[in-house]
Amino acid sequence: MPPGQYLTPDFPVLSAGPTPQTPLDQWSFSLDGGIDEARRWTWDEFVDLPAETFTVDIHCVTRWSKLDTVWTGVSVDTLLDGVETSSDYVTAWCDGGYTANVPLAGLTGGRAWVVYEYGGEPLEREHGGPARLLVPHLYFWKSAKWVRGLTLTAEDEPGFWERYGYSNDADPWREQRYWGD
Ligand SMILES: Nc1nc2c(c(=O)[nH]1)N[C@H]1C(S)=C(S)[C@@H](COP(=O)(O)O)O[C@H]1N2
Ligand SMILES: [Mo]
Repeated sequence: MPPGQYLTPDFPVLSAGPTPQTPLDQWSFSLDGGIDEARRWTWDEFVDLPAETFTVDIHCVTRWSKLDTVWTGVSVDTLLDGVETSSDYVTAWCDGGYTANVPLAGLTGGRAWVVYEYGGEPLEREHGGPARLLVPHLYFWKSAKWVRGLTLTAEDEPGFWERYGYSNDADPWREQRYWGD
């Protein structure tokens, strides 16, 4: 366990605003910004992409952790396959306006996914369904719920919680909770 965390058997819901309701026929996922050609998938196209089911631990900055959670989704490596970019940063953006920033290097190498199933069931809306970003090696606020796209940027742009004083880097093993940790 990372320092300062405790285990919870529950799955708490933490949302900074109302839960958006985007019908699947109006849902799409976009990859844009500093790339040679922007990409966009409809829901049907997205769930046809090669998917992975994997087991990871998650760590919220409010100190709860959950071990061995099982998710299914598409790795960011798969989404970026063949993309040319000189951008080093990514902003994940969401229905409802939430954003989270992560260095591109923190989303590749099999360490981040856009997931649409939890425990073999469709991801519940309150937990980010139809799809959320999952970056389990960082505090859970980086795992943007209701994610609709990744925008690659040349400069690092603080996201929703980062602008409110949370850490830009958010490594739970280094206990990077707040700006300056
Ligand atoms: N779009 C969006 N994503 C979000 C949030 C949010 O408020 N809106 N909260 C973040 C925070 S602080 C946490 S701890 C996790 C909570 O995910 P959960 O509700 O599935 O536990 O989602 C993260 N992703
Ligand atoms: Mo959180």
